[in-house]
Amino acid sequence: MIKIVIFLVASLAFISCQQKQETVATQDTVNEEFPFFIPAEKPNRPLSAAVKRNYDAYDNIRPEQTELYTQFKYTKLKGFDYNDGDGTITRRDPSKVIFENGKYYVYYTGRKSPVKPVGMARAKEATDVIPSADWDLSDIWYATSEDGFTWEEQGIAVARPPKPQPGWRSVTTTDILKWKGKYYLYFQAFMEASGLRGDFCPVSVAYADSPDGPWTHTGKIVIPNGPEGAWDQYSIHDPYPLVHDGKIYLYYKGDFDKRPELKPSKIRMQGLAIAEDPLGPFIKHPLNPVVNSGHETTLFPFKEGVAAIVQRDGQEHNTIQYAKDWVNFEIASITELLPVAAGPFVPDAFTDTKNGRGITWGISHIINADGNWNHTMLVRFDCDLSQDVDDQGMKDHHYNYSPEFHFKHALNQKQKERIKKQTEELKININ
Ligand code: AAL
Repeated sequence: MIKIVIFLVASLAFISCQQKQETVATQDTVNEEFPFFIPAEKPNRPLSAAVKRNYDAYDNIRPEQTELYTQFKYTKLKGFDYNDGDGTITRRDPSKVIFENGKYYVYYTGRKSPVKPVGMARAKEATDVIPSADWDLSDIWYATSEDGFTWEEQGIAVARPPKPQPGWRSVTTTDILKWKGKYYLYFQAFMEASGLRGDFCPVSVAYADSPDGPWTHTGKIVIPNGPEGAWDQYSIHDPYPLVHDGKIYLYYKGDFDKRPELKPSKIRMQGLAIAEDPLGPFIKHPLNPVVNSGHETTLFPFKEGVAAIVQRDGQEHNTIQYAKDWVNFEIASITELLPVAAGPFVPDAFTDTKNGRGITWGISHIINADGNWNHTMLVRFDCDLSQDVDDQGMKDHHYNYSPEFHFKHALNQKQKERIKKQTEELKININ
């Protein structure tokens, strides 16, 4: 009996001492500094919200080791002439790049007009030869390349159709789908000069048996504007098809909510419409909008999900995002100098892949290329958003912007006057 009592007392003493040690350890941990060598795994200790986010919100705590982090490098393209930037030629909003017949193809908005655009604000002055916006009175052009750097413009792929077909005013901002051996070009189909009411248009589609055409207009609106009061009731922009789950996942932008008191709106969002056939019907996702920022949609299959380059507008601009389910996007990384209206080379865009490899280059555009808002130019971007490449030269951070670049973003007169007034008020209060 005595032995049992002694054993029980000893056990209780051991457990109590053990608990104290753990408590002491916890106390010590709380008082311990965060370690010099950053733990690769989330440490079992009190953490600030920010450090918790480092472990919970991102694939890796280090950008340079994050597959969906990259910087972007740019190269001027050879083969495109812009009439010395006088505004009579513009090329913009390129499609994804495809590789067929031993060369690269890219499709884009091309405008060649006798005069430069008058601007959306003066859309009433536009005629059937005077463009309102940079993308007004445009056709879908295309070019080919052996190396992705020097391009040969081949001409118009999809021309404006006759009235009253969708796109008779302008066909723009196209993207390509390859499906069961045929090619489809989705595009914004303007039926009024952009700027008259807004940048309003639905999306139509043309098809061909070859990437060189000839292209046949369907004359159909395949992504219609939403119902009155809906977020996408006026503008269906930037159609961007990918193949997933045996269907066509077409992402697009809806320009909306530009109330005068909110001008100029700094937010754009992206939606998703899904179809089993390239000519529709496309069913818009009930959770639309699915991306809360961005301007032109740029996406690519990555692992089992889809990644998005989200640039220019909205709270989450300058991010690369990821949706494992192709619908619910989370921020994967934050970066800078993102390609605008990017059309990446996505080898597995149409293969219904279950393990998307990612991208390393594509074509994007630079608006206001001449500084007087006359035209937009196509450029090449390179990056490392690929499972098959580890280019640490693309995983750097903090571009060095020159003093001239900084001083180009100068105070305006109103800001100078506010600052002057603040200083004067300080002097008055002191005296
Ligand atoms: C682009 C795209 C769409 C808009 C206009 C031309 O950046 O968002 O195509 O309509 O601007």
